[in-house]
Amino acid sequence: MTDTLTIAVSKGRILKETLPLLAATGITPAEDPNESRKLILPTNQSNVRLVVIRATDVPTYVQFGAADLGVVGKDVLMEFEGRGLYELLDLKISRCRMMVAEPRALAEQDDPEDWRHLRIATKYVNTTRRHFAAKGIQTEIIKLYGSMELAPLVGLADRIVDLVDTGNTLRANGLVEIEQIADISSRLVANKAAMRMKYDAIRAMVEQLRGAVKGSAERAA
Ligand code: PRT
Ligand code: MG
Repeated sequence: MTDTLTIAVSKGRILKETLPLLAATGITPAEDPNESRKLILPTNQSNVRLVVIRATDVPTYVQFGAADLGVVGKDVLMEFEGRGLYELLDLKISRCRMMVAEPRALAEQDDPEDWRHLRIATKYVNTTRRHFAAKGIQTEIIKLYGSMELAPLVGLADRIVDLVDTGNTLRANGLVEIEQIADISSRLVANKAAMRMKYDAIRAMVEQLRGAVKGSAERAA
């Protein structure tokens, strides 16, 4: 008898990039996740199902054991201060970087070596505080839920911490990257208790996904 595995994934870019990895391991949703309004998606394998939720909720579902496994951005994991999660595998999808950014005019005369106190708008409050505290820099952090790029333009903050991929969003708003906080990609995480109870099923899934990640890296090279 094979253990049932529930995998939490967020809609949007992570689901889009996770599906090909799952497909490479032989798992496909029973209906098209982009069409379906179902939040629980059965797959062609009777012991595997997906739950499709908000990105920031994935660690919580896994922490409480509502999902055995989750696919979640490293940005969300760093910000999540709960316990009970194992990070099992870097899936190398939905890659970007977490950056400190500021208006071009400020950057022209700014030196991060001189930073003592910063006023920063971000949705990554914990990560930002930790990053600067480790360097002895004080921060006044203004929590936002989106459109961080707007904050320096209207005087809400001098700088922002946000994710950057192509840099188009920053450029369009006259902002430039001044310091990197982290490289970001999505990770496979597991609930610690599930890891003990369903060890064989999870181990097998991790090894198959590891192969799928390697295969897709080789195709990209
Ligand atoms: O959008 P929603 O409110 O539903 O939730 P979400 O924003 O948490 O989900 P989603 O799907 O937008 O992002 C999920 C995950 O994708 C994040 O947690 C990251 O791990 C990863 N990811 C990868 C990104 C980006 N790249 C990215 N570029 N998440 C967001 N962005 C945003 C960024 O915040 C900025 O606004 O895209 C903009 C910058 O992109 P460029 O290309 O203009 O630089
Ligand atoms: Mg988004």
